[in-house]
Amino acid sequence: MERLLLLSLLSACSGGIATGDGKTDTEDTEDTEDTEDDVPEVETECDDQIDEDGDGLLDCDDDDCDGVELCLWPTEIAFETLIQYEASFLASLAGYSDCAVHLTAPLVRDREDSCPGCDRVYRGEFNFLSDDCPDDFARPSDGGYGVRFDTPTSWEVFGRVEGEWTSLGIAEDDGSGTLQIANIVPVDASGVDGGTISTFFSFTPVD
Ligand SMILES: [Ca+2]
Ligand SMILES: [Ca+2]
Repeated sequence: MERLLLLSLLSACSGGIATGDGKTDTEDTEDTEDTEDDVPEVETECDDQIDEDGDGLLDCDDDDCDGVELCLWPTEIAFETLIQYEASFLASLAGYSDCAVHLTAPLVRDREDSCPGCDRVYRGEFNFLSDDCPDDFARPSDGGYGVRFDTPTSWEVFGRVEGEWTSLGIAEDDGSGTLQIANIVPVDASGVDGGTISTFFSFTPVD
């Protein structure tokens, strides 16, 4: 970390990290030619998919990136959600029944997408384990989630709601290594108690 900081300071002062002088061999009248000096001694960026120092270790795999915060963020997350509808007495009289949707997804980092206010976006295909809710029941339709890593045990999670990235809440780790969000909201059926919808999101860092 200190080496990275030092290199960054040197870079800022010199306007760039060890670069060539732009001259060809025949134009180069200096005593020493540019060779290995062009290669940084350490990994200078830990999230650009470039092996700057050429040691065969890329970004966070390189020891030079030890301690860099973004290297602590997962690249893969096991996602699971359970959505349960509990019909009120009046709703059941109107023909509505309790139902549940249970799905999982392996979420991997999506470098192409970005979410304002998020550190990373993850995406994956849903695997529906069970679903006995009616067709018009609102289910997650997009396996994309944005995360802002407030602390290792507290993430703010974002999902797309009507096309806009929207906070789904703060996922907290209860000590099990899985971060969870639980939302229980009443269903308002034109001023009548329609029951409740409980949503439980869970995110388990895998890699
Ligand atoms: Ca790099
Ligand atoms: Ca490297």
